[in-house]
Amino acid sequence: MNGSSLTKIFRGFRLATMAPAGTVLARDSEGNGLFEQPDNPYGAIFDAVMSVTDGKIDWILPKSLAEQAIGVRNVATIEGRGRWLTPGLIDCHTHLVYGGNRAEEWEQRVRGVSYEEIARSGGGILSTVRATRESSEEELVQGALTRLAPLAREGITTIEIKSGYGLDLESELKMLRAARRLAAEVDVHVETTLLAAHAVPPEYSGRSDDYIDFVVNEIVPAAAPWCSAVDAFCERIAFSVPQTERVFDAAQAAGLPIKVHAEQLSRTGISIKAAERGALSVDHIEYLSAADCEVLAKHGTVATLLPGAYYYLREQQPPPVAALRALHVPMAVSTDANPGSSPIFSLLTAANMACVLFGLTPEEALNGITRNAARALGLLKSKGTLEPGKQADLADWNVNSPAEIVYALGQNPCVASYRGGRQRE
Ligand code: DI6
Ligand code: FE
Repeated sequence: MNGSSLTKIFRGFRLATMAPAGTVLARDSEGNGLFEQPDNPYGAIFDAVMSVTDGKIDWILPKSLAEQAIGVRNVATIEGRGRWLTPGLIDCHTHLVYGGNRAEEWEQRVRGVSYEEIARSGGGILSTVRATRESSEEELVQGALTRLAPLAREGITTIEIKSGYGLDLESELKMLRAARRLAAEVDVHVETTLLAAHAVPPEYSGRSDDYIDFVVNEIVPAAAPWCSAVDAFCERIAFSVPQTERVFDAAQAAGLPIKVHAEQLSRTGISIKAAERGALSVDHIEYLSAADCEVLAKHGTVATLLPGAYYYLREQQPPPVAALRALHVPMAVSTDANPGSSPIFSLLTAANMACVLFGLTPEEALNGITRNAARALGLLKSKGTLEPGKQADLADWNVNSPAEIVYALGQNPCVASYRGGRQRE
């Protein structure tokens, strides 16, 4: 350690590392494993000591083994007093940047008009496209900040934000730039995803193939420096499987990973094509078949569950959680925060819904908003669990058990959060 390094010690916490059993949490000076993650639910370590230097985790040890390691140095200490510390939460699928809102459309839906009817009559996504095109980049940033602030207070340290309400080159870029600006405003890590293939814009009405030509030839190459993945909405009210595959081709030619809104309202079969191409995740997947689950398992594709959209659209078919679980498909959980099908700006609420509506265990739900969410963004090497070498992105909870983090609605037990070991405002 050199003189300019800054070390902090977290002690007196109960850690939910979310790391798999057997993960090496500390090494001796020769590099031999000194302490491994025990096979505890949530990767629990009771009365742990964690050392963080220059924003990254150095080691995690039980107190009995740690005293020697820290006794000699005069370092800053954060006392947990028995509170639980988890990885910072990760919301891996959001549409947080948009203009306007769709409360009036929601009012219609409550009265019985369906999401698909509204979409087909030019409302739905297209009404948000109109409002987003009319908004300045600054207005988009300010609007998104009001939604990001409550997420950050829940301990979210990383968020994915999609474009997809611009649907022309300049407006898509405006959304991506606005999303990236949020990172400076709120002290959160932002991953941006291009979702130009979200809906057919009005100027291409009836010419969806021509729009896909434009996405593939113009938008993907121009947006590549502004995004870290490419998504598409493959559905009977959006784009077909062959059209979606053209978007995948363009993304992969630009060196970008892919993900997809898949099997939400019907089974299209896009999930298995995406998995075979190494997609990071397939999202929604209410209509995924048992055979599809096996393809996800084979390729290690993350299944991202979005119970907020299921709730708001009053869907009847839940995703095949039992099959996904049996096949060890990693399940992520996210808000899908958007103005239409999921105006939910609380990841704890989404995690609770994943338990109550989809039957995830609280441990699976917490995994879904930490480790598996990191994996859905291709960030598992640096985020999502507490282990040596990873960023010290942390959430500090005033709870007696990890289940309590997702147990109640309308309560926020997060008392502090850290990015790279530094406490956020
Ligand atoms: N599926 C969704 O859940 C969002 N987009 C999508 O393809 C909904 C977007 C919206 O209704 O505005
Ligand atoms: Fe979505």
